[in-house]
Amino acid sequence: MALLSTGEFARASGLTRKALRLYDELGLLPPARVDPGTGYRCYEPAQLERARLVAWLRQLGMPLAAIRVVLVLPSADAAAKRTLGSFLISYLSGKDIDMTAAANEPLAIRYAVRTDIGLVREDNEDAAYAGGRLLAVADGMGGHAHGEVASATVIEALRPLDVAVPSSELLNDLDHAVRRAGGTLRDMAAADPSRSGMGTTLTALLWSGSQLGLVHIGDTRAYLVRDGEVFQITRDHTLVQALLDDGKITEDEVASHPKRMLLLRALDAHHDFEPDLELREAQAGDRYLLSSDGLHATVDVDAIANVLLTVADPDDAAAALIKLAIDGGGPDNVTCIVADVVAA
Ligand SMILES: [Mn+2]
Repeated sequence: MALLSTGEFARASGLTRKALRLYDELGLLPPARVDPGTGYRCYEPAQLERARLVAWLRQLGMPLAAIRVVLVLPSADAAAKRTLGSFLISYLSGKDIDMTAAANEPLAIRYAVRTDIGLVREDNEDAAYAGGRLLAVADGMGGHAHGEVASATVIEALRPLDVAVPSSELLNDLDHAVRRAGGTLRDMAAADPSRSGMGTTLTALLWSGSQLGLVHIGDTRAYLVRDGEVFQITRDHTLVQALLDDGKITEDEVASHPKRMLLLRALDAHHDFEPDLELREAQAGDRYLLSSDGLHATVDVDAIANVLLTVADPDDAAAALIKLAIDGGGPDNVTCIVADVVAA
């Protein structure tokens, strides 16, 4: 059968030429032939199946490094299968929702919130809100006093949502609140140029029955504990996460990366960044953790998981997590909300 040019293959697979070049570099999808004279790449029609699978997994948000493990390594080992399995479970449990039956299941949350300035910083630029239907953590930036204003602004914009919101409106309401906060930050910066560098992250959950809206921008995080396993359900909008996703660095290189603090997305006065929005389904027995980077930048994920899995009371768990960050040197402000989902 005739080989396909890169353009033909890109159209047929739904992948861009740029993506095809990257996947070649990563060994995910090498072209069938590269013309030694012109450097033009050609693909076999039979490669379309794999290309479409890669495109599909990317649409689900699966990191390239994980796709590589699944597709490329010979006879994917148990750990690789587990990675794929837990990814698909968390994806499907988030998206494949019975909108009618599930929304009526009466659930409530038992929650606790703790924040600490840490041992190094002079201000606490984190802000948090925890109520019966709304949990939110924001980590402000922008220098003295300004980070505090930015994180408080986005929390204030969300606070009115802590009422009964129909499940069909969860994501709309979260999206609008975040846009309102962005508008407020822009107005503040226009009125006072010294505030133009301020910004904030945000990770928030809003409940309606057993439906859960998640909004996320930046490097604050949400974790889910379900059936004895801990899943991170947000992806950091950081340079190092993007490099990890593209297979350019390893997990071990994150902690020492010179630009590990660099955010690719945050809520600020200058950018119109889209937050991640996701509708999920909560179950009685679930536990959620929302936390600022003062936790995960200082405490390793196994220690965080150990507290979440072993400390039953939400307030004790939040206090234990804060203590781990302080014991780790407390280099940053740290905020934790621990919430247990119970049958109402
Ligand atoms: Mn921080």
